[in-house]
Amino acid sequence: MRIDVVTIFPEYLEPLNVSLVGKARQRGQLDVRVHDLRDWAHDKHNTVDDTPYGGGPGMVMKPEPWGEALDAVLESGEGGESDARPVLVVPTPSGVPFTQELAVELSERPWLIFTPARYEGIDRRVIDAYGERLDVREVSIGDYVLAGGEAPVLVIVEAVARLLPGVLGNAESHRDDSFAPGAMADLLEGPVYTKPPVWRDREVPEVLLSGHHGKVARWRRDEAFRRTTANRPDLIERCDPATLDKHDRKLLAELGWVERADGRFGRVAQAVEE
Ligand code: 6GU
Repeated sequence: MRIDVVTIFPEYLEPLNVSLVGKARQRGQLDVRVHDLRDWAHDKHNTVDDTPYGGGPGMVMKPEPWGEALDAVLESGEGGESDARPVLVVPTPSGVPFTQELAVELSERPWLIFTPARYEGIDRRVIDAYGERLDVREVSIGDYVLAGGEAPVLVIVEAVARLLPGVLGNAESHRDDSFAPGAMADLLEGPVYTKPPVWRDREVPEVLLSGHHGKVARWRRDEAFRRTTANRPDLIERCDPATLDKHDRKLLAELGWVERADGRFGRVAQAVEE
């Protein structure tokens, strides 16, 4: 996979040299190219922003440097292996939520181009213009506001890179991921333990030492339900009751969740204290 990032802070992308993504690059599984947007600014001060039309606070990134930068990046890919239609990934708090599903979709594309912005964002005409030639995905990594799109690029690239064939050591490592499609879909992963069996008087749950695979799987599923009800009740509300067996339903009832008339699960109304 090829990844291009155009940014005014190339040094912010240094972590892409480290760990999983860095190793994937060294092995040639990932071709990451970081470009300085200011290389395509032409005035004395390398200006890339200007005041917003219509007034208001902050600055807007000018279209011309982005246009020249994206043309240069696109031209550099012509005739190459990644000549398939690239995806333009535009990090913005106004985008669609970044999910594991989107990470999987992006991991199946040969070429991603990221345009992390600072200030109030990029002149809309840039996204509209390249939207005619590229698949554009405006993506948010969560409901909070960051100062720029560079940290989201690190997040998205890491989530995508670990899905590429051969990047994770163990081929099975993503199977049990929280949010991975499959039997444990939409449940958070429970706690994990390693040696020693006793640490500061705390014992590893006995079932994990039992060697009984069925009991271990059930225990892990129970723990996943405990964690999901506590941390992400929205996931329980969305879950398909057809995926739950009798044991799951009994545990959910103990945790205060019951199947409602509409077939979804909801929390039992809490008694009001006197
Ligand atoms: Cl992608 N960008 C910025 N600036 N803030 C964010 C975000 C992106 N996602 C969540 N907050």
